[in-house]
Amino acid sequence: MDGQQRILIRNLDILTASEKYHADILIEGEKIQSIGSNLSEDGCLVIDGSGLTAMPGGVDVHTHFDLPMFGTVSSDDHYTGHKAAAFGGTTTVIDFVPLDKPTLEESVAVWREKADTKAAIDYSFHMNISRWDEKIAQEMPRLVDWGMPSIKVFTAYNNRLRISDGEIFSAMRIAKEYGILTLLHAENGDVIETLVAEALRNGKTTPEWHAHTRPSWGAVEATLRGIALAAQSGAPLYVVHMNAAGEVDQLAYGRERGVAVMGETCPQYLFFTVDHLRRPDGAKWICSPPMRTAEDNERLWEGLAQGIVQTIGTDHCPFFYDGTRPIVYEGEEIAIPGKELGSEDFTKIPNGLPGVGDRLPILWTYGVRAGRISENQFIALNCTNPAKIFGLYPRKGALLPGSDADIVLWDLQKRVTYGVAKAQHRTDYNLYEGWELVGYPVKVFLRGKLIVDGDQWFGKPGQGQFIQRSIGKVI
Ligand code: DUC
Ligand code: ZN
Ligand code: ZN
Repeated sequence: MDGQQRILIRNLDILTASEKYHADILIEGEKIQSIGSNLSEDGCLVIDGSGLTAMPGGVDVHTHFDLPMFGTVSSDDHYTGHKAAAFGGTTTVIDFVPLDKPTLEESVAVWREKADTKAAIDYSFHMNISRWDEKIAQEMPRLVDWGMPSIKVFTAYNNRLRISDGEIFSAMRIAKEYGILTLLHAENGDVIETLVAEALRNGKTTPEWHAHTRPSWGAVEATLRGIALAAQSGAPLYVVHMNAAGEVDQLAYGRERGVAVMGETCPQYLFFTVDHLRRPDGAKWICSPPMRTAEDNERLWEGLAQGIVQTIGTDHCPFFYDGTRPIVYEGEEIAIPGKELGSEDFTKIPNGLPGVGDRLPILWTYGVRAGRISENQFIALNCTNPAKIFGLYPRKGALLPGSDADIVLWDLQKRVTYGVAKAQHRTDYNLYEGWELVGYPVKVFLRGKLIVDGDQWFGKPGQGQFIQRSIGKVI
């Protein structure tokens, strides 16, 4: 199907962050031209959308493709990860650029080089600020010109990714001046270092110790620290991968006092607990921050439903469970070292898990259908809010005339038994193995081009565009 033609999709239910209504959508080239009733079919390719629900393409603002770590690399690259995202109804992703080169510019160039020829959906980057000096401070405003006005800072990973609180404060003052959004990884690096050393000394090497050595109090106090830095610098803050009930409480505390703070959680923190790390295959659930408790799951759901937490990202960063055994991907065998690297020592298990393709189908059945969030909240949390916060709206995250025609048609009656065979990630396991789903994306358009049709893939590497983002909104 040619992206330049006019496509009329008739008889749709249209779901947005605020409405649900019945209409036709006319796509012209890459954009939505109009939405209405009885639109003219003149010169159009007509698709009958009866029985289908149109939603905006998902926006996942937290992915890590092709990321070297733990002596290996995350197993989805900017093509395979984008393809998996598309099958799950996501059409825009934002990845993180490691500060591995002397300058931000050179670091971004490395990431563009990795992504540009592979990208199969639209994408952008955040910049990790894991080193702080005068040169970085001077270069930071250029992120705005490059269309990626967001940085990530860490209060964990001492001597690696962490910068000091004073340095975070300095970065946030610059962020305020230029409209850059600061993303915070909130854990207590000092406590983690102490507990990890102690656990290893005592021979505690199994996966559950990953969670025990990263206590949720550290996440809670580091979240409050971030909120305090936001209040004192006047810069907005976005807390990534929120995982603990107390973080939701702290975010509510800051927001009630008018501090410009927002938060993201991820599906894994809604559905799983430290008990999963105690399973024989517990390494599959190792990511940082770790899984917590059922009470934490519950408070995070409340945070989403009550509007305290604004978005759901995935922190997609997959590794093979057994990277010595190849899988077949697009007809070829591939094996990438993974979780088996830490079979004797939890500190050597690559931190991260798959999720970019799972997010929307899993949350539809186990979030919306389970009555935890409404249909409109589902769109707000997964599409519209992330687009607004990260300067992509209304081009992305919306079904409006003039928006990119990133449209996902869902069959809300479709039943699917989910798992690794259905998810398109380039890895050998899935956290939602055997989960029964009702409702699934069946057609996905990226800027007017049909890239997923049922089980068929029409996307290709390089078709995804780097999207220049504007300054986002605090919501
Ligand atoms: N933080 C992330 O956001 N992703 C992977 C690992 C981490 O610590
Ligand atoms: Zn993080
Ligand atoms: Zn991450």
